[in-house]
Amino acid sequence: MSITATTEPAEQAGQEHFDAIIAADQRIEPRDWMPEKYRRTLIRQISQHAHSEIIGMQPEANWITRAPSLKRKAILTAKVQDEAGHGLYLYAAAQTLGITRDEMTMQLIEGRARYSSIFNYHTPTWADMGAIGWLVDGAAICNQVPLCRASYGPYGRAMVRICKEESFHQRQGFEILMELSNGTPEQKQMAQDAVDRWYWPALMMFGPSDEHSPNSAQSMAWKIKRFSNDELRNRFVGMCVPQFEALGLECPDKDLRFDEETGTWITGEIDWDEFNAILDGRGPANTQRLRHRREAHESGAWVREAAAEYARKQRERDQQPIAA
Ligand code: FAQ
Repeated sequence: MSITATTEPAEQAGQEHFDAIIAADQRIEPRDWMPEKYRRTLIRQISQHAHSEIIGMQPEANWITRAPSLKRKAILTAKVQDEAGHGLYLYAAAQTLGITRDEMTMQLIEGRARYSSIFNYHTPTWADMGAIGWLVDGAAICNQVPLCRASYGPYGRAMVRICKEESFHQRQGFEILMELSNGTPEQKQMAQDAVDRWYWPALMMFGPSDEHSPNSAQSMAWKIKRFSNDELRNRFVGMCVPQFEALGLECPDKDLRFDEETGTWITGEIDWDEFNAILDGRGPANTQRLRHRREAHESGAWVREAAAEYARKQRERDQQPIAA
């Protein structure tokens, strides 16, 4: 049985080829026939992911000028640059599906596209850089390692490199928190407060619970997603438990429990009203993040115009006959 309904007889061969590739756990490449809904699902997910990387530069870039040492400043600058690179690989992967970078950018700055809920929170202290690295990059890795096996080739390959870099990011966040946790009582409290701020939003990064996730079943059948939102969220929590202990910090989830029967960690109640408010654009920093992105796009217009003009002149020069 085909895993996507098709009505056009002319599409039958393409559909059969597509189904066989998915069933054999091989990769769909840009020139292969693919169902229109598969293409649109990928554009949605990959562009949202790219936007998240680009918007995700803001909360940390905010601390580059105030990092507590030259070493920390250099590390944070490199991390923010890495996120820009991730955004670019992902925009390039989405472009192979027939959407332009301009279209994706306009969708973002006009508020028509989503980006991860996590980047709509403020970063009031240096410890937030530790909590973002440890929890946000940690959650991102947990979600993204299975995406390295996504059925769409360009996406899976982009994810391999991204995950390698995210692992460094996670370690640097953990190390910031470790240093603060072993510092003065005030520093330890600062680390705890930051972890309290970021823990629940990090769990929301995995998306709505499985029963409220409209896209999961189809995305899993197409092997874009390999695990459900709740499966990955619970896996992530399980990874955090021993790390909380190593850091000497308290887990803010007082109802967290290990279910012996299923062998998984079960989180306490997640505040889905907060999540939905952020998705509706009503989070603490939604307006600021989009305004900043829009202004950056507008102030970069002259660079795009100059690059286009340079390319035009070069094309013109290439067409001129070579002088004797
Ligand atoms: N925020 O049916 P599902 C990072 C939307 S990168 C906002 O479950 P799906 C690196 C979802 O789009 C972080 N919206 O959807 C970094 C859908 O809306 P739509 C980004 C969310 O796609 C670190 C609706 O809810 N990572 O952190 C969120 O099957 C530090 C229904 O949801 C990725 O994008 C959310 N958290 O599963 C950078 C990973 N969750 O489009 C800088 C790739 C759900 O129908 C600093 N993406 N929604 O209107 C994915 O794995 C999936 O797209 C999920 C959502 C799991 C996010």
